[in-house]
Amino acid sequence: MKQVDAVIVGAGFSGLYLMYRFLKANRTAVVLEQGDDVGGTWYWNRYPGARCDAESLAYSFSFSEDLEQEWSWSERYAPQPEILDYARHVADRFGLRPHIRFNSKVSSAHWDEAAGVWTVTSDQGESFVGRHCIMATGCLSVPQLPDIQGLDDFKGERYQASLWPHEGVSFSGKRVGIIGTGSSGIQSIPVIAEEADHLTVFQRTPNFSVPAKNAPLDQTWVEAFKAHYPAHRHNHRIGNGSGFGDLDIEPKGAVEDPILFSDVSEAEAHDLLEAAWQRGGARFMAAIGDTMMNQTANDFARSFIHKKIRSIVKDEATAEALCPTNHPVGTRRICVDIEYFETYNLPHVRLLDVAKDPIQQVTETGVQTASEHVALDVLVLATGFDAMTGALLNIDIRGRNDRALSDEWAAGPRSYLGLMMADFPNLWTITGPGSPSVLSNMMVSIEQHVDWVCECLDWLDEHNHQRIEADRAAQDAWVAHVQEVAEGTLFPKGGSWYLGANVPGKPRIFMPYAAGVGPYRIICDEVAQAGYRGFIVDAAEAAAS
Ligand code: FAD
Ligand code: N01
Repeated sequence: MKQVDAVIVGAGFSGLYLMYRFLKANRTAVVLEQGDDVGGTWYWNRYPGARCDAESLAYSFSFSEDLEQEWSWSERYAPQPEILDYARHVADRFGLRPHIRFNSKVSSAHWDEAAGVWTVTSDQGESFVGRHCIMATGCLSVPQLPDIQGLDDFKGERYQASLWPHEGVSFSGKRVGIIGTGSSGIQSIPVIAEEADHLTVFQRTPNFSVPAKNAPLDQTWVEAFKAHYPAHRHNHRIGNGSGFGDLDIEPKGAVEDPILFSDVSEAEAHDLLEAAWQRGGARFMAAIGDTMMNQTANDFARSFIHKKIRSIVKDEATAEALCPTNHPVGTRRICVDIEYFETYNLPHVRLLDVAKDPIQQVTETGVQTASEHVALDVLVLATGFDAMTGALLNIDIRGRNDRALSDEWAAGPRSYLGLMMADFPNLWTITGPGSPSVLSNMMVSIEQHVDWVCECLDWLDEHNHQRIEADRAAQDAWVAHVQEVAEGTLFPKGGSWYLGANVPGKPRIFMPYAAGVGPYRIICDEVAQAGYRGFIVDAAEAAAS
């Protein structure tokens, strides 16, 4: 069995960029991917209306100036097929495909302490040996099916947003039902409604959503924006927030102090939110800088969105049912929509509030709630993911002394910087729990993690070190810090998948790091500059000598 420097699991954007960096550094690697093409999220999630909610020009790689200049995005928020094309282009342009093994689902990864290598095995029994194992398995890559009785009894067509058929689906002339009103549901509902004969939305929890204001990109504007790309990218990386893009052609010179709710009158706060609403996009949350910390500021934003929903949706009862009241704005990922609320004004679209009239079971012909049977030809499930830990725990990962990651994480994920775990030498997680990951523009976070890991590998080689892992005390301190930061925000009040709340039995731990991509980057850089503080190198050799 040929040994490589790293076995990389996953060929989404994380795996692609890792392979690029490995080739550039003349390191050997193999990427194992369960799907039959690259793209990860954008390979699997082909549901109607799927697109990014970070602006295309920001939701893209920055590592190659040629790539960012030559690639042309067509819309403010790129649609899924275009993002998938982009991933394919990256794989081809940089010669990554020969290093990727498709249709190769990893079932186990075991550390061999004596040899200092990982043996990574696919479900077809093929094994690969690497000095390092890098999990680029994605935060939102394991679909979560709802626990609804009779789901498999349905005799009509059943589809899941995150496993959408490649050949597409026709809704024409059909009675369609959809369960789930998170981002996937909110993106797909207006598009399905355009085609379906009748659409019933089974909503258990309404979500906050802001208009995308999507539009084709003006290519003159794009050229002007691209002329300033390095400064824009710099701003995405150093900001206190999520690393989302800014639409101004001229990049801001320095990070501006955010406007706090206490800095402005209510009328001014309203104007700031209105301007952000009109501008469109998730940066609505940044219009007032303490919306995620200050309950009063959050209540103000909540009431602002409620008024918007009531002004758009004509039927009063439907409008009320669409107004979220059980969580602060942003504590579940804010959705970015195209005509979502407007869709409920269409005569053939109906909102069924299953919090009030619960789903009892799926039958052969539809959905039975407490009070009625809804006959359906098609049932769409947009019920989310076993996020952040699901893909890692699906693999039998064993570190030193055969220690299972599933045991280590039984009470919730524990990781140092979201990058490494104690007693799992040379095992890396890209955008792992404990890093900003899903609270950020993921392209910014992916590039930062991959760059950091690759620079660490250079450092290990320069210093002739073979192994590295998290120090348990540093890991414990980091886990406590991640929780402390989360407690200083309103996030824990969301009852969201950020906390594992959508998966029965999953420990309730706030998983991402909420301090922002800029502060996180500074910490990671300081750790590296201090000789990888909080990491242990060559632990086994030290113990033996
Ligand atoms: P993924 O793209 O999830 O890729 C992981 C890959 O690992 C997958 O191909 C998977 O098949 C593979 N894999 C997993 N387990 C195994 C295994 N055991 N064996 C082999 N292969 C395995 N983020 C944003 O910042 N902005 C957005 O607008 C945005 N939109 C999104 C829209 C949707 C519908 C979803 C679901 C997520 C979105 N995200 C967005 C988050 C998105 O997941 C990231 O932006 C990014 O694509 C993640 O890339 P990745 O390579 O880390 O993970
Ligand atoms: O999943 P979700 P998602 N009966 O977990 C409902 C990213 N993303 O795929 O809240 C009835 O948000 C559930 O109801 P409730 C983004 O990070 C981005 O939509 O549990 N309903 C909820 O409404 C996002 O946050 C984009 O009461 C049931 C829905 O299913 C993340 O992926 C697009 C149910 C699940 O919502 C996940 O989004 C898509 C049941 N038994 C995804 N079980 C962009 O826009 C579950 N639900 C870029």
